Amino acid sequence: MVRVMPWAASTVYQIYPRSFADSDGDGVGDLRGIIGRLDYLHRLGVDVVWVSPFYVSPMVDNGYDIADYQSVDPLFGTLADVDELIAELHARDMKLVIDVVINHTSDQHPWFVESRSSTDNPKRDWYWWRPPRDGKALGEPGAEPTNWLGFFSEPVWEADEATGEYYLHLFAREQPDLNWENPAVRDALYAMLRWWLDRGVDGFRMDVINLVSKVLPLRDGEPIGLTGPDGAAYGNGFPLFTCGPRIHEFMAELHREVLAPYEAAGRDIMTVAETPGATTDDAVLFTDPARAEVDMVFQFEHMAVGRGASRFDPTGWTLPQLKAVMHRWQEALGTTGWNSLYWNNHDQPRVVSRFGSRRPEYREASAKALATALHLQRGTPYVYQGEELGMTNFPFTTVEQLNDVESRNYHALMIAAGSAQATIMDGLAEGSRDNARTPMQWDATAHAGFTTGTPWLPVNPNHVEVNAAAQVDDPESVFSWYAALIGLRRAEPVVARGDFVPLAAEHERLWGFLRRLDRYRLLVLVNVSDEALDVDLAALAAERDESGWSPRELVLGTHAGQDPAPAPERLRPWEAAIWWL
Ligand code: ISL
Repeated sequence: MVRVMPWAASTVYQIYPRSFADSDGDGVGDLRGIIGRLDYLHRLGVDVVWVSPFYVSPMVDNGYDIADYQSVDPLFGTLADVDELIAELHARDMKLVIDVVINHTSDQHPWFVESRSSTDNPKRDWYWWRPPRDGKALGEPGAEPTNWLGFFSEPVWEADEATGEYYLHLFAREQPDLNWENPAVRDALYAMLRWWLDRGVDGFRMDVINLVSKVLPLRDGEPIGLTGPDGAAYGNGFPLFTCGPRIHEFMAELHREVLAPYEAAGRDIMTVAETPGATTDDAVLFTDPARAEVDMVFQFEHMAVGRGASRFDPTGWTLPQLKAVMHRWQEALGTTGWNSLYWNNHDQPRVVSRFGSRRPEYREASAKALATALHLQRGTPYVYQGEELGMTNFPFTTVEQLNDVESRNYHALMIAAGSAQATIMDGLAEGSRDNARTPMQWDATAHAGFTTGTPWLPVNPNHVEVNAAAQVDDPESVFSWYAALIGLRRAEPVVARGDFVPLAAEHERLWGFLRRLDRYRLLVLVNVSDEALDVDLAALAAERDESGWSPRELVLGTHAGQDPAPAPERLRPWEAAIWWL
């Protein structure tokens, strides 16, 4: 019997614990800070909370380098705090999804400490170890087993003098990749996942899970025109380590070995696969319920819009480009499988700074407009902490202000490649993950009410006007608009399960589409521009071979109650409106 995925009417809120709320004044967010803010989340209307890693970690990648999977880093609290968080969420009929990073561990994880201790250690094959290539000496240029450039602008092989071999790390050298070809590794990870399910968590966001199957034997990628510090030419490993040959076998095994018994016992467990580089075809295979792998994927094609060689290479974007990507994903997952809908997470700059208005007077309106275009699509929406307030990027001006390992490594790579400091900094200011990681802006007091101490990353100076306290009771605020969108999804099956029909796909400023379910039809119109927009309703109707539309009722409108009353034929700058047809 094919499981019906129960998350169509849900909205997920992502918390980056380091930056959400600090309860003990050490300048870093923690679990008790989250517990203290659950009524705020309940008021927003989200029903699932995804918390980024809070486990014991050296924090090289802010917790995505895990040294003990079944723990809580003292920075964030205790296991008892997790138990209380689960209980407090469940008391509000909300669920907890935890973030499991099982493609790699920290180099401080006991498994890796054992594995690196000797070439014949029983855990040697729990990671990817290889001798220098072609009989070269360890550390000699070109001795690395493959030429791949990693996610963090470094070679992916680290020389280990003690045993004379290299180990693989697609991310930082402190994040060695686990060898999923070894069934003992998979069994140990599955036991850990079951331990968390027994503790009461309601699901897993699985970090870069599509990287766990590599193409064997490991081999070089095509040259990418960059050279490493030793002069060796870098290659593109992506085709060789994303969605590899055994990935669906592993996902089906994980579902069978971990999730199925709990689902059979009546537990609804959400599984979200983060899949950088996955295509729509991959996504259908991951999320087709008949295949019993995962519920939904986090894909990145729309995040690549307006980017050249990397997230730090802004190239400008057009609305047709953005719509084309998102519409293709709506089409691909329109009948089989399921999509995550997101603008932001802890790795992406703030959407209102990226796709919203450059004019301050339209910041809030553009935040609401972009939220409407996303939340009315088919899939499960994700709200990243502060997105519901219209929080913006931070005005970074120097690399010293940046914390993120990805950003700092990119700076070093581009300086070595001879790029101008100003150009590099412009790219970092636009694309750095730190834009998403500045503290949550709760109010206009010092440090935005995030901490009574010194925040680990500076608070955005605009917190004096962009903050939760100024919005939660304002019916016109970005917060209230997000709450209305979340409530609409829960109330209307056409939003949760209707189909998606794009309109005016090539229009430079209008984002329009239908949602249909049985006899119910919603018309969604969003003006993605700083100027008023005339809408040719007859032309939109003609696209659907209909003679004309007379929208009969405004369901939600960002300018409802204004004079003149909202009309589908004319949209104010950044106006979004949802009409019953
Ligand atoms: O967002 C990205 C894709 O464009 C990448 O920057 C991101 O690093 C990649 O998707 C993997 O992200 C995940 O794994 C990393 C960790 O640094 C990220 O925070 C996490 O989301 C390694 O664990």
